[in-house]
Amino acid sequence: RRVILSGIQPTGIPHLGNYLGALSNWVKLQKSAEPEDKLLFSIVGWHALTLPQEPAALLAARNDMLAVLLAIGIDPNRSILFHQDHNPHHTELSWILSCITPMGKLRRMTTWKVRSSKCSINSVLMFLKSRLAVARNSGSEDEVDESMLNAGLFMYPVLQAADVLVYKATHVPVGDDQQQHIELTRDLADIFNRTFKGTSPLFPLPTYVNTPSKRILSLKDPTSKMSKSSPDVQSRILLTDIASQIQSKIRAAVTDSIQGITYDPQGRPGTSNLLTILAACTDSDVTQVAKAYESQGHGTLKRDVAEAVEEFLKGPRAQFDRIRHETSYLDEVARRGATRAIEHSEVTMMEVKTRLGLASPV
Ligand code: AQP
Repeated sequence: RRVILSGIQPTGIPHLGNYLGALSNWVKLQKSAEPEDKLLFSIVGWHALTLPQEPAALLAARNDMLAVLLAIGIDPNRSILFHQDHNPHHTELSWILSCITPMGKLRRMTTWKVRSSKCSINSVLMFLKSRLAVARNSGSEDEVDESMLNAGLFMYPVLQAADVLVYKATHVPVGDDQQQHIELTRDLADIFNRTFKGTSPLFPLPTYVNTPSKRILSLKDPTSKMSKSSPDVQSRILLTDIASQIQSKIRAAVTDSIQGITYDPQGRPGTSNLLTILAACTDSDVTQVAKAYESQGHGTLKRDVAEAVEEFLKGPRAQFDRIRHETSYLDEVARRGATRAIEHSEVTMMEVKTRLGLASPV
């Protein structure tokens, strides 16, 4: 029996990267799962707090994300759909795991490096500037840079490991930017199993499940991934974008001045990104799509990409517009999801505490 778990942060309406790189795979897995497979999909509010959030916006984003997941086809009767922050077992296990996590492993996480620089830009730029001036004088920029970032950002992958392990998940479908976190989760499960031996290992080592379309890149800077937090709204297509917005964003996408169309992610990242998007939205193979456009120009490619994206998004967009206002239905889904999630994690936490020597009656 598989236990499939994944999560998304309530940090805004998902973009095409989230959808193609992760969410569409959740729906496919839900369709192809065996009846005995368990599926859990979580909106990870605690992870969102690792970057500054405006409380009212966060509240709205949590609600919108739930509506999005229902709109794209997550079925709350088949899957356990819940808010991470409704289940305190995640943070409880996260603390326990942090006590067996080597700091060096966390420092090596690429997301830490990327997010920490993003965090500096977004939230502490002014502060950073003044501190960097001090640092430059003292000659230790790196040290001061890190000392100003919040510890939650550093601990992000440990909380993610807890999300997975608290349900003893065996399969984790996430975008390829998250693969390293799943490797860390396996390491932590293994460290726990070896340190706190029982009759059998407590945690299964989860497998990372990749999507065929992998990483979608920014439309404005195709050397970096499409991202919710990029300040340039033209760099991403949101699930709620209407046809004219999709067209103008694709038309303005950065490509190159080479004649003809070829799929060459290293040499032609912008053009290749458009081919990846087109292939993913039409469920085709990217090399075949590239072949079909070999002798075409960027104008034709962009027109067709925009059409394919609109066709791909219009169904979920219409569903979202309907569901997001059904407040009592959304509350009911969240409540039921939380109850079902806690039922599962409770069992794991009892086992964890017993192994740790923390299970005495209160
Ligand atoms: N560009 C992408 N291509 C493919 N997959 C992606 N994912 C994110 N960006 C891309 C995958 O989407 C899932 C949910 O991600 P998240 O909410 O944890 O956000 P994130 O990974 O931090 O990326 P975002 O949504 O763009 O936010 P920021 O602004 O923080 O970069 C994950 O499975 C992720 O792999």
